[in-house]
Amino acid sequence: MPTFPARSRLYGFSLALIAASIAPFAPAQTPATPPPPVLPATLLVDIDHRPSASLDGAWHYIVDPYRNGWGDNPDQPRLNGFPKNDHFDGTRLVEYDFAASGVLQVPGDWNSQKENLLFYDGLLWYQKDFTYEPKPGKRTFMHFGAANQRASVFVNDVHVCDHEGGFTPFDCEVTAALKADGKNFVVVAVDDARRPDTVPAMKTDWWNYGGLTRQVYLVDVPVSYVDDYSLQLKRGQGDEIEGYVHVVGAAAGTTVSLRIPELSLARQAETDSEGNAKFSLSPQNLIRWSPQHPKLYRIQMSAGDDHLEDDIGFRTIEAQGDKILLNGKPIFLRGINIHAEAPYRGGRAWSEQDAATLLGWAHELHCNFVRLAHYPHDEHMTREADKLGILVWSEIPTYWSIDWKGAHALASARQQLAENIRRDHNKASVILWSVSNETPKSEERLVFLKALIDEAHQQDPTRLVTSALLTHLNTADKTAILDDPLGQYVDVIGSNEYIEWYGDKIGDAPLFTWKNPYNKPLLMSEWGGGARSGLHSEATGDAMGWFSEERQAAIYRDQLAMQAKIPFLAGTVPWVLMDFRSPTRLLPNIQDYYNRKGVISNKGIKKKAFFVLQDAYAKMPQ
Ligand code: GCB
Repeated sequence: MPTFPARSRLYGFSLALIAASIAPFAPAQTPATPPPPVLPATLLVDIDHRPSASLDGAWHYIVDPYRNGWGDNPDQPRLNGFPKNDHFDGTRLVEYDFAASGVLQVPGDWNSQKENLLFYDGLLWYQKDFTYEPKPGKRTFMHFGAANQRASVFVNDVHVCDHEGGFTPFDCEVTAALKADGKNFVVVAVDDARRPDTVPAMKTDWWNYGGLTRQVYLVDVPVSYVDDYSLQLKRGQGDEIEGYVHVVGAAAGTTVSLRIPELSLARQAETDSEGNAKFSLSPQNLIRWSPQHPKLYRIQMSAGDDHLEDDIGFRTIEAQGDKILLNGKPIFLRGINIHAEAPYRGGRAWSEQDAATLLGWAHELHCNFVRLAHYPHDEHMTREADKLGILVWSEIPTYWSIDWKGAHALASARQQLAENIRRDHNKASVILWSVSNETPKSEERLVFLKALIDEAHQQDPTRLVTSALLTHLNTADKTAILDDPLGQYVDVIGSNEYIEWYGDKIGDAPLFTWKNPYNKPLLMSEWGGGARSGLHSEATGDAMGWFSEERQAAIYRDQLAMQAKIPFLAGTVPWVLMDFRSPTRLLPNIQDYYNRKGVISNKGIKKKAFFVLQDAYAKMPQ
């Protein structure tokens, strides 16, 4: 019986390329017991609620494809590297000068800001002067929302931190590096060169937007401060909130106060030897967070001189057999996939306005769920989702082919997962942590991903863990079988399938029968087809023109008809909300380096499929 492995055309080439390029490195075996997660020294949760000084705006930059600024040419050691921020005044030989170089806006990727950097993957140096005086009795951190993909930060020529992972935040302590007179400069080396051992690796179906892509600011905290807390509603009967507040630099027995004024709750607890103060609260008349009523409560925390507030929603999420239960009741997830592509202007999305536009469109579609593909999006997205009542699938970029045997890739994936969980584990909207997308089956990959799943469960036992898997599609007898062995470890199975686009004909989808050997909920995590906005076809059936809006709309109708017959389907997530830039989509006049599977064009124009989906979702139980 002829079968085709769904989507093999996508990574047939890249697999060979990556296999060839990683072979000489002989990657290390995955250790049986992985080392503890490598969270950077500090990662402040809820940092956007702390008073801060913005470093956004114009930064000078130098493009450095030959890595000159490191000054590490072994043949000609160059002590005067770019972190020194030297200047050329004609009296000495200095071969760079930030002050005389151009500027880039931060936040912002470099590719969409400068035409000549559109295709640049490599090292670029940023520099900014700033005025900031060290505050007595305080520690100062420089917060980066994200830097794609690796960053090294220097303040006044002091190396303050390094970070790898292009989509998660990091905080560098700069207390000792700040100048007493308040006149400082920061230099950041950002490198987005693709490497076989990074996560993601060599090939992605999205633009590798490089740079300081999210907000940068300075935050002061007392010497002893809250860096993390988690408050979650316990699964089961009754309303019981459980959690902890973690205080850095606190002696055991330090008092931590927690207040939720609207629930008339005020408690105190003492830190243990690890700095954790544990809480268990039984509120009366709690209003649970849900898409219908996204209720957020103001939480106030104090520990010594540190005071922090947040807005948190309380809800439970569980999997029971093939159902997903929100607050104990089955829910069908009416979803849409979203890339962090900025609506209208293009480039990497980062602002509150970008989040409001993207999630506003999801709302207009009657979605109660979004998959934030394929990497952690800006925190504005999860904050906005909390406010709008949209449930979220949050993912790390373990995408397509990864160096499964390499210790570096595993450490990086674990760190990105830990950072993502740390940042968003108090967001009621986030219900699913995804550890990967469409990774080709192999024994090494199973070991790698199982380690991530275990870690996600261990770090956040209150949420569900998932992955977008490939499905075995049998064209001859029209069966779709969820046969990926990773299915045994996840709580919710995601299936990416492109019936009627990467295989089969228009009209075929409703003929498919789905088989699920796992008694677990299934989300159709990707499906769809491409359309160039404004391209139309008058033909019918399979004769409809490719990339016409009509063909895309027909795929949507057929897929929805097929999915309506899958009893174990717990939700659906078509690919994708808006067209997005991709270096793998090369067809002139149609794609022009854009993946055209959006139901909305990158200019914000809705295609026919948008209305097919909107209509279908409107008819589903809300
Ligand atoms: C997929 C990938 C997604 C691609 C999409 C496509 O399965 O997960 O990143 O963009 O297919 O358009 O082919």
